[in-house]
Amino acid sequence: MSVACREINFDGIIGPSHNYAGLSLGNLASASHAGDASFPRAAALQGLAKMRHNLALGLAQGFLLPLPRPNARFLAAIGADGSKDRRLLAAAWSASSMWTANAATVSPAADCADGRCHLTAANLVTMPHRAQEWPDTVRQLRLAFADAAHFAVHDAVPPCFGDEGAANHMRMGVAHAEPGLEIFVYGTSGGAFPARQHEQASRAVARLHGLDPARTLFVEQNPEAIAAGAFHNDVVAVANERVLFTHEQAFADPEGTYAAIRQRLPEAEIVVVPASAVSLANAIKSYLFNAQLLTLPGGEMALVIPLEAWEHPRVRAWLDAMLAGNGPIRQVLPVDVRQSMANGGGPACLRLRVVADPAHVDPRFLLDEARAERIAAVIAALWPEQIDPADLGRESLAATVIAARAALLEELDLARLA
Ligand code: SUG
Repeated sequence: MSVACREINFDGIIGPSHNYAGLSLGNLASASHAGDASFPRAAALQGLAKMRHNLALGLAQGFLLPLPRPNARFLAAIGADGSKDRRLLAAAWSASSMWTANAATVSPAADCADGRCHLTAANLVTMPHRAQEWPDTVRQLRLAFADAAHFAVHDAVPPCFGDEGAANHMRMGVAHAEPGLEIFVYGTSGGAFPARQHEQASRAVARLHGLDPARTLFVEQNPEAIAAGAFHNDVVAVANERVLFTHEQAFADPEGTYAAIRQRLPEAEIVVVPASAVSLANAIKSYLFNAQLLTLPGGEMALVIPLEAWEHPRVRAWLDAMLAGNGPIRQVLPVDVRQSMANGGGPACLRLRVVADPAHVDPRFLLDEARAERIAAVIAALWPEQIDPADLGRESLAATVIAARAALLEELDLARLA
């Protein structure tokens, strides 16, 4: 892998149809905000502010574009114009592609047999609003990572195996550019809630990427965590380089998981938050673990958390104690992504991590301040200020949403994704 390889976070730009339709069974925030008015302009500017925040830290930042919504192709394919079934209509309008942690699973070149970075789009079959994402996502990935000498982009694995992408995948190692340990977390059951990530999907992705079995782990998520609302592993655990930051109840067999990690990566530092300090319910409510654990240019690790976690008294007490101690996470940086959070999408959901040389990525997908300013101007001018669920289906709103996305693509010289 090239020495210029580094972690690039690709955040999803929050689309102009962002709304609260309560579509995700098992995602407590989505259910509790169903029917609320949404604020797409504010949402997209919050997301962009997070990207700029990370850019200002000296980190590499990219983005993915919103997908075409309302998705007329989806509605046509199911023989519905949506006028009668509000849930199907809402599915066709969902801006859910903003959560790019579910766009794909990514294995850096250093881990893959052919020395290229592999990306497999996630089929997201569990939810109708998400299952429509991948064909358009893969088109975008093939454009952003078109350099076939350095990247391989795979279609989603067959829909009989549910796959939710990087949200259920962690990578640890001594440094991003070195060969890493890839940890796939799958679910088997979640009580009343679906286990969205199937073990066979994870195994298929590992095979497609040509991962070394000696540096690949398949770990079961704790069914109790899914039942409590951790619909993806990234709601209860996050890893970066040698550090795993996890809730005590994230995995079905926590001690076995930690031992397997330590055996393969003796340098591993595992920071476990006990339930006695932060209950599973409070971890899920505050989204403490849906954080970006980042290595700053100076080498220190920082945790970018949602404001909701910072403002939660039990979580704050734990974080204060952690910072006062001598652990590997030296900074905590709260960000405001409340609009996305109300649909169950925190800082980690909004980004897809790719370890690569930025010079090999299509530059149109990379962020700098000038491009951020241009994106912000389009959002400020054209994203709807507010959407009430009753507005979904209105032709005038559809026209606004379509025109807003088209203007952004035009501004970024990406009109071919129209
Ligand atoms: O799939 N919410 C998304 C949130 C995805 C979060 N991603 C990660 N954890 N990486 C989901 O449940 C809600 C849409 C609605 O209800 O309108 C939604 O799809």
